[in-house]
Amino acid sequence: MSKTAIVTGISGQDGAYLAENLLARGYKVYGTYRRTSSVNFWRIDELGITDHPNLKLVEYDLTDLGSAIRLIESSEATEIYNLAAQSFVGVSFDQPITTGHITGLGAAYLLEAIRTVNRGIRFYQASTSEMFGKVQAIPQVEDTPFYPRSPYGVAKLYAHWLTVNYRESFDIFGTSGILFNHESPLRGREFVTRKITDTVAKISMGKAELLELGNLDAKRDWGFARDYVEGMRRMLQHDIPDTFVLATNRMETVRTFVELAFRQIDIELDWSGSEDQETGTDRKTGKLLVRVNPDFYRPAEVELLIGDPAKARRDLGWEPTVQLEELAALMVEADIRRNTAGWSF
Ligand code: NDP
Ligand code: GDR
Repeated sequence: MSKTAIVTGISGQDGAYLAENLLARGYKVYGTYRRTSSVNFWRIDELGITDHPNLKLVEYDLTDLGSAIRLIESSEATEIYNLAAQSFVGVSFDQPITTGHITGLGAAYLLEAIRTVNRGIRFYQASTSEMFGKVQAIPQVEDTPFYPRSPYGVAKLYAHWLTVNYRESFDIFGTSGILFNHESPLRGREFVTRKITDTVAKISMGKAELLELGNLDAKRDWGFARDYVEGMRRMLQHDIPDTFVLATNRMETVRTFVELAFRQIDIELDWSGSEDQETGTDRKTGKLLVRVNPDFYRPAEVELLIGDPAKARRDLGWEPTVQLEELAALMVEADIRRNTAGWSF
């Protein structure tokens, strides 16, 4: 019998890839989106699944318990993937309360609805390496102590512990995936990798002059989003609810990602300047291409993240398949294609 899943945040990067994955496996998918005057489904359009007969797009308010109950009742879903969130760390410093409502409490409404309607439903919570924040151990694993450094990280920590708590208190199949950064051509342009690849594409076409960034020294463990949504799916097929880290176990600086992206358009960078005003120039022409702008610094920064996915490898047979060099290449390539076609979200 085919399965039915609810995916909150269908319009986001992971929601789109996860829906693609589940539909290909014969699932019926209820993809939720928020009501706005101009809903944008560019990601599922790009994946070619918007009109899939087994995809039902449903308007859903993350902070309305009645909506959650009715959605669960009417869909008869057996799996829920809670991906919707105010997911941008930088914005969470300006909108901590909204972030708490959506990113933190959003999970509570769904867990309460599951508890009320059908405790047999399997629930996936999109937890994050941002919960490790000021890291207490290297690399980070499932039981590394948390120390979030942003309102986003704090909100996610609430949702994470609530998932664990409902697992222990009410015997609900609540699983939490602590996912490290994962990127793709469907990444939002506010996040650093896509900001870089889109700007590099534009520079290569004479549509932009300069890439302005914040902290180039931040280190991240970057993987490919399509691999990570497969990890989410496997977590809900596992025989017990649990917590899993998904990561590549390799960390690089933002500066390295900038270099990899420029290499795709045959530019090698030279770095110079002071820490706050670092610049990157084209080694051949001397042209200024990258500049640090302290406006993009965060009030509190997560300096480094690197995860060990050994548990996911052992229990789920999960492996990341895309190296950072390949990821940068496919993102720049996609952005050149889009900019050539005259659009870029
Ligand atoms: P995106 O930002 O691409 O997608 C977020 C989704 O949440 C979008 O569908 C967005 O809708 C929706 N959303 C945002 N605000 C609201 C709101 N107020 N009401 C309803 N829906 C809302 O994130 P990703 O796909 O990258 O990430 C998916 C989840 O995984 C998120 O919870 C994120 O925090 C978490 N995560 C992501 C990681 C990553 O590296 N990508 C790593 C670890 C965790 P809209 O399109 O309308 O804005
Ligand atoms: P992050 O991703 O905060 O790790 O959260 P982001 O790409 O925004 O930042 C990564 C690092 O790059 C530094 N940085 C910049 N970041 C942005 N956005 N813009 C810049 O110009 C810039 N310059 C330097 C940041 O300071 C940071 O150190 C992402 C989100 O997807 C979260 O939802 C998710 O939980 C975590 O990844 C894991």
